[in-house]
Amino acid sequence: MTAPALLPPSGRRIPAPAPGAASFPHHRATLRLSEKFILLLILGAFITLCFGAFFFLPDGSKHKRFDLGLEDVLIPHVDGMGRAGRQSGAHVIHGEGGPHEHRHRQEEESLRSRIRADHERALQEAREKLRKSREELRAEIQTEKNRVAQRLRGREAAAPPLPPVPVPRPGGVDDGDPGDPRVREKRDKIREMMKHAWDSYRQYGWGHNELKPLARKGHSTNIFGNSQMGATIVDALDTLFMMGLHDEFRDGQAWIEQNLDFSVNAEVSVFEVNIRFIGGLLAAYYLSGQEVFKAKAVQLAEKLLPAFNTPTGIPWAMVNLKSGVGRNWGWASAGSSILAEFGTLHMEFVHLTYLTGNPAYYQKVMHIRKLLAKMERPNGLYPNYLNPRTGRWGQHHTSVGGLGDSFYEYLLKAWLMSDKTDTEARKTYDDAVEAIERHLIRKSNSGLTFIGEWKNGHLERKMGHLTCFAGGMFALGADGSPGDKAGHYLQLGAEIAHTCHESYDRTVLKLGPEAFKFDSGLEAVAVRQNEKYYILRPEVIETYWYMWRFTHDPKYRQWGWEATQAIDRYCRVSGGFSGVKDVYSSNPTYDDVQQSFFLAETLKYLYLLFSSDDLLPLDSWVFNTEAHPLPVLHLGNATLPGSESRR
Ligand code: DMJ
Repeated sequence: MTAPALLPPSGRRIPAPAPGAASFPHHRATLRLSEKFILLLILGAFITLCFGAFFFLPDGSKHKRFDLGLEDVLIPHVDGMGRAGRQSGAHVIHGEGGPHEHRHRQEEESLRSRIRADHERALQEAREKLRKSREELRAEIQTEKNRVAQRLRGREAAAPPLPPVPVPRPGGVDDGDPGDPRVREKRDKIREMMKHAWDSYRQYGWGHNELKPLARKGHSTNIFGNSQMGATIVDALDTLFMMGLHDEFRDGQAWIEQNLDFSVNAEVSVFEVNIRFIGGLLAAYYLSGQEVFKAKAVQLAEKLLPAFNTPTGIPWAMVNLKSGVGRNWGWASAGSSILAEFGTLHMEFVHLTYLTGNPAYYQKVMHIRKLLAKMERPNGLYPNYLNPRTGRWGQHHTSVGGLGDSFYEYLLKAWLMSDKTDTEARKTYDDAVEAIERHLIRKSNSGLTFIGEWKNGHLERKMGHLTCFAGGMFALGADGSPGDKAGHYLQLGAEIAHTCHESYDRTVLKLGPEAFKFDSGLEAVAVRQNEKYYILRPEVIETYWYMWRFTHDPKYRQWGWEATQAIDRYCRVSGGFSGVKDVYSSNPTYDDVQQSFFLAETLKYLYLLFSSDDLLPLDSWVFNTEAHPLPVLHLGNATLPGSESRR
């Protein structure tokens, strides 16, 4: 039997020794045991020596690096252009004293002097900076910012232009002169108030989001992030344009061209940025035809798109414009998104798809609509909270005021803006309004119609200032309502307008509180101290204007004028307009904020109320929830990119 071949790890076979070859010659077998032991010891010592030499002798390469000294360690290096680099000691070591050694010394010396020069320069710069005043430093920072903005503009200019689309040029952007000199006088007064609000912001808050009219400086809230995005400028543009304040409009346009930049590390509210910025820019574009507004609206919209990257496609409430990371408000029920926020994107997003040919915007909002259509609704009502991860409702609270309001408004306006072809939106609106009437709308003991809030199966008999917009919405939706109920909805609009007027009339300042009750003998008055403030909100005046357009009942102009006078008397300060903390106090304190929506909405609706109806007629224009007018899209048989079928 032959011995089996050995198989080393390499797999190559080692031939087995031939039979007999493994044996030592016979005479060697005769060596004595002590000699064998000595030989074994010598062999062991030799192996140990070799082993030690292999593992313990110093590493030559390390030794050489040690010889190089400090400069050979990796040194972060800043070159003359301020670019960071790494300086490595890649020198080669040669024998001492030779030409190589000489070159090595030279290299080392030049490296040392470069480092010394860098240090000197850094020290010098630091010394100069310390010598500069704050103003000089600020100016330097501004110059640097301008340089970056210029570079960005260069990049934008290099971007391919947006595709040309037929831009609707509906009539009705005339100056709306009311004809009657007494009405014209009132309208002029409102224009003067706009100028005071704008000029004050121009002087004290330019570029900031809003103005603190008493402190006379810029103001911002977390809805705009921490960045100066000129919210007041963007929000006010179309009002300036309509009022014929063209120098001011051009000033705003120049600021936008030179400064409005969305590549900022700011976490903003998707809803607020959509209704104020995208809505404002689109309206400015349609009114003036200036391409810059369209381009900026599209740039901004792209930055909002990452907010839709949720498991359901229901967007986050907030998104970081730079990183695209989204999240929801900490206060929202069970991590939910808010109905009035994710449900108030449709108008602007449809226009974005129309103007760019990019179907993404349209698809995002239609996806939201489809998802909502599939969901069970408690009592036919839409809860204010929806979790974007699970697609489930949060708390069963329903409101036509804060957290719910403009969702209903946009259903109706989607239909109007589509030239009444989007019948799905109209049907959804009608169904929602029917449930609202059944569960939320009641009459008070003295006969005031109010819209309460639904909280887990109970009706809270409280109405918010925000809810007052619904009077105008019901009137706007009257025409086209099912079952010949147009008269009913116009009447409902009038009743809400009346109730909201009462909420103003029952205060000392003749300005409405933030919320008012219909409970325990109270009618249309605020109870809690923290509901008594007025922050220049537009909703009541918005409803007066719609009611005026549909009825021409002079009482709406009269009520609008009462509100104008009250604002001018109690909210006007030398540095602009401010909200007040208590409308029941004859000596109110100011909140020191001039909200951007005061210029976008409150003053615009007042101006429209005292203008003729051909200024922005309602069959050609639909106002977004921030009062930015967008034209009705008469698409005929054409479809929007991304829509599945002909409409
Ligand atoms: C505005 O920003 C919009 O009207 C929004 O829909 C709700 N409220 C404020 C003004 O009150």
